[in-house]
Amino acid sequence: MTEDRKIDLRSDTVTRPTPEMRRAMADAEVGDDVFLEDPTVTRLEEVAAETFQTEGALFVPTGTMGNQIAVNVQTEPGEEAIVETRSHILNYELGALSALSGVVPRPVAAEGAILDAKDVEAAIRPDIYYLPRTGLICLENTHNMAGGKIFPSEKMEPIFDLARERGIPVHLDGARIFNAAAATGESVAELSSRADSVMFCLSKGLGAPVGSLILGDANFITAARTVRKRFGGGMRQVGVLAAAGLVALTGMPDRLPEDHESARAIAERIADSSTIDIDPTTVQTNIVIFGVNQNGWDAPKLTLALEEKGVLAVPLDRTYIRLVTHYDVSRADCLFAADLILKFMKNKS
Ligand code: TLP
Repeated sequence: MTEDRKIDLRSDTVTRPTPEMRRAMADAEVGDDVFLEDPTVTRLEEVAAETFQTEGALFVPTGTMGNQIAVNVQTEPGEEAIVETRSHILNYELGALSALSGVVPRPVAAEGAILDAKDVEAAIRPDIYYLPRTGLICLENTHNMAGGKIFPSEKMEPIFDLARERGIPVHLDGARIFNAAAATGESVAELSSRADSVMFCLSKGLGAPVGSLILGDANFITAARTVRKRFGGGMRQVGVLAAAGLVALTGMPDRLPEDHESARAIAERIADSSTIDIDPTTVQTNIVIFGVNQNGWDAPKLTLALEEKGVLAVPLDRTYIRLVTHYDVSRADCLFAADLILKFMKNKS
């Protein structure tokens, strides 16, 4: 590490575009995408739809907008959306379900943050005219705040069965679904085939500077295009961004296992300390969440100490810190960060 370079483990969103992305951006053929005339956006949407084997895809500026368009299209104001207690859609999208769509979140707690069909079933409202309707079920794979945990297909299947039986659509927040695919060996199409709508991010582990896609059938995409415009997400010569997205989508998924190995390496190294709360076997993808409420340390204090030494992390609360690996940090950077954490935690703060 050079003096001025930080090892930035705050998120996989911090990656900068690769040289190949920058070249593709400079060379991108563009048009006005609101008039459906940007060939690079169209190509990105086609490749995304092919990859997920859906009828269509729509390029959106952010994962948050993608999730919220999916909510808006598939619900009516006054309905409830079942969400897991620690999900991104509930905790980090500024109440957008309610603010933008008039939808009331119905949080369901789950062991290890992976929803169980029985608990989802218990949260579905009976069909009685004076009760709100359950309009949507939202799932997240990988689960960010559960430390990048994979939602196993065998746990998801009974939820899809239940949702179909009750006629409730399912939205999959697959911001990091490529990480789940890389870790399980299943394809993103297999992991999402039964969802009514899917969102995934180009701007996280895949390394694009901007952008997400939402996927679904042709009717969903038509409605989503209208809602995207209403939410202010109709973009013009945005092929310059889609070009980077195409490089991300076609070139980056294969390298994600490296990030998973780095995350596991950090977890295994810091697990050596009795003052750090982590079980490395729970680290399945590129996120490491560990607890440090001992020896006079807490999460904000340790984060500050690390920052002074050039390592950036995110404190989630007083106890837990999140680290996310990505292509802009090497294995050596990750082990340097792990050793630094160990060094601090050995001594009293
Ligand atoms: N996650 C960000 C922060 O907002 C927490 C991060 O650094 O991890 N779904 C999931 C599961 C996400 O993790 C995120 C972003 C989003 C949706 C929203 O994507 P953006 O940031 O593009 O709006």
